[in-house]
Amino acid sequence: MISKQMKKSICMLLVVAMCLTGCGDAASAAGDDKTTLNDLVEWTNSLGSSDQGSGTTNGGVGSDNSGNSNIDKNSEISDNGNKAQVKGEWNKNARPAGKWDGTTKDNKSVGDGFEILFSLQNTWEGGFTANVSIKNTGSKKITKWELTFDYPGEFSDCWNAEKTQSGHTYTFKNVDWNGTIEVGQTAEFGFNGKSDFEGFPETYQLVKTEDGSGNSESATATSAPWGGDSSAPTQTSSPGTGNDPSATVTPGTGNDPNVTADPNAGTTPDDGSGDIGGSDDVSGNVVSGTVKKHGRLKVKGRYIVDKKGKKFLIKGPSTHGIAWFPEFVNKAAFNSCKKWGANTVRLACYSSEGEGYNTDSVWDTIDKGVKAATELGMYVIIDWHILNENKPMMSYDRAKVFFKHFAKKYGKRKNVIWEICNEPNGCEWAADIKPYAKKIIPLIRKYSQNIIVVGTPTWSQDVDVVANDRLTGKYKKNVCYTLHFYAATHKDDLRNRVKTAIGKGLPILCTEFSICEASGAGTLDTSSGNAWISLLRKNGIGYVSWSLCNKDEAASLLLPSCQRTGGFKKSDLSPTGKWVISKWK
Ligand code: IDC
Repeated sequence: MISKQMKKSICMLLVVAMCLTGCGDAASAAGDDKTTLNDLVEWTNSLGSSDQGSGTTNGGVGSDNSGNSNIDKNSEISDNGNKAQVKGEWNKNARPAGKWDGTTKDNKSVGDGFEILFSLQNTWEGGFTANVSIKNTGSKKITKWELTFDYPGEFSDCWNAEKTQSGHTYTFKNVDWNGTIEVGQTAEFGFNGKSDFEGFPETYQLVKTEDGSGNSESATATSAPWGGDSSAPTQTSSPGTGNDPSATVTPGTGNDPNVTADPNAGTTPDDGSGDIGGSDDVSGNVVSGTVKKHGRLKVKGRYIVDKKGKKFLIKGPSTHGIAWFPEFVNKAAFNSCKKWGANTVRLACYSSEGEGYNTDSVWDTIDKGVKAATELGMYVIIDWHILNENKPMMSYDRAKVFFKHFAKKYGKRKNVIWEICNEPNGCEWAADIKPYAKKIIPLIRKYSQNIIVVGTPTWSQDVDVVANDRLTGKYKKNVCYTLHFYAATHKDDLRNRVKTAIGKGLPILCTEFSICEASGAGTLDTSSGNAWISLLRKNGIGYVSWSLCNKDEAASLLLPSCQRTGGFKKSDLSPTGKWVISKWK
């Protein structure tokens, strides 16, 4: 007897092997097992299309009961990776890419000794930018590589690799500076697509030369069309509908040995009408806390100041998309950050329906986050995380519902800050963002006089542009502007533009940054990071870092291996996390 999971694994291998070597070899690949090829074929047939993400699924949305139509790649491929490894000719008739669901950004495929992460950086009508990273998960250094996959459309420019093409089979070969991939490290390249994105490649072939061997070896990684990312439940089902296991994880508040037991925590009536318990304290139970000391923050000139008018420096983590990592939105997680010096938490709620917006569990996660921050005496930024809906007006209807709901509920809290559009991009300040701000600000102001942070063009980088044309009159009060930077990508050029905006007196809050590249991946640049933090601190500009989760990407503050959802130890922190908390001191 073999288990269903094993059958599934073997079957997957068979599909790979059949694609690459023909049925005869596939049969012998399964030869070690008691199950016959016929059994497996029969069993595969019985799986039905929704189980295996055959490429005909409707974007994986809702069709997959597990909420993860990309199959459990770790168990299916890597556990059996040795068998999946093949040598020889690339099969040019490999399966085509599946249809894209329109929202999934990352597709991870796991092969023997390597992983491929295909990340969409940006999509627009008629094109896209993608980044592909190859991670060496083997035991030897790779010294040369060549990655081949099929894609139905055309690519235009390519960077950090040499591209060749035969029909719709594309091969990317390392360039001088990224041929070597140390164990555990990644090499990356990118390209633009000439038409709408059509879907993630299903199969990759990596030909690699390993250290000390003149020979090149070839290995394959396969993923279902939706892939997503096994390390991050990138949305494959609508969040919080009950189909999404990631949205139902119970936050581990009880797990945190460091949280001082608070007998009343969680039982204090929280009607959202003001501070919990109606007293001047942050809650009836918590007797310390930054919010108690500093009260409601305000924008004064170009600074954020506390209730006494003293400059106040916001510091802390942002969550990842709360639809994807709700388990890190809890008091124990925030408390760890507080202990390391954070005074603020940002809750990132992606605006598009497929990525985060809904009124059910994602909103509950916001409630949970606000409550946790409040009880800890921390400030909390409620972030309307537009990204792919690049022009803020694209999500205006949803933004209205969102802000009306939360401003009504939390508008009187001393600790809540509103961020109305994370990262406008591909649009103009005067034509697109400013008019949006002029609509949303009065809506929030009906219920809340707290700080509102307004996004700036080019993924919240063009503070210098806004400095020349800021909001005025009734829109201006308690408003500041967003700056985002990723230190390995954004350096002196952006720092100089920030200095220009500072020189013009623009109030700025950095609600997102990391020390990696703008993709959230890539190398860490701590010296650029240091230059950024010293510029910000010198000028009294607060900073919030992306992101409090254990996704396997450079920006994550926690290591992928971190199993805790709160009460973190320093050893749970990623290199980025360690660096970031050192700046919260
Ligand atoms: C990234 C996440 C990544 C996710 C991607 C798309 O780190 O896991 O797959 O979004 O949702 C931003 C954005 C922020 C990005 C981050 C890193 O505000 O949403 O998160 N980034 O790319 N701006 C610049 C970088």
